[in-house]
Amino acid sequence: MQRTLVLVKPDGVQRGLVGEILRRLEQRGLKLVGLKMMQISNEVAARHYAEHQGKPFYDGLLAFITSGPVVAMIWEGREAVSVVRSLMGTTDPLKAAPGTIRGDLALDLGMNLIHGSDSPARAETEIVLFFSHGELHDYDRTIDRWIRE
Ligand code: DAT
Ligand code: MG
Repeated sequence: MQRTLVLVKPDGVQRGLVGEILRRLEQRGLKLVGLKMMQISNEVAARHYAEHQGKPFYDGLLAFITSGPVVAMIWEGREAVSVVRSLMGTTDPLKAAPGTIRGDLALDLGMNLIHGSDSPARAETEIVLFFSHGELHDYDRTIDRWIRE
C-alpha cells in the first residue's frame, strides 16, 4: 500500500483549516497512519525543499515553511501519492480547479495551504525526513472492506 507525506502549512494552521483539510483526505477513504504538530527546523526545511535551491522564491519558501507550526501527516492508500495531489489541486491556487483544497480555500502561490509528496520515491524520502518509525501506526480499519474491493 502506498504512503505519502502531507503538511498543512503554517497558513493552514493559522487559518484554522487543519480540520477541513484532514476531513477531505479522510473522507476520500485514505487511511491516517501518522499525525503530529511540529515546527520545521531550517535544516529539515532545506532538505525538504532541496529541489528548489537557487530559485528566486527559495529563501521566501524556507522562511514561510519555518514561520510557524505545521501539521504533518502520513496517509496510506492505493495510489495515495496521486490521490492526494489531485485533492490538493495545482501549485498555483489561482489555477487550481474548484473542488480541490487549493482551488476552494487559497488564492496565493506562496500561501497554498498544503504540501503533498509528488512521487512515490519522494514520498519515501519525505516520510523518513519527518517521521520516525515509532510514529507510524500499523492498524486495521474495519471500514476498509467498504472502501476497497
Ligand atoms: P507543490 O507544492 O505543488 O509540490 P512545488 O514543489 O513546485 O509545488 O513548489 C513548492 C512550493 O514553493 C509551492 O507549494 C509554493 C512555492 N512556489 C513554487 N513555485 C513558486 C513560484 N514561482 N513563486 C513563488 N513560490 C513558489
Ligand atoms: Mg513539490
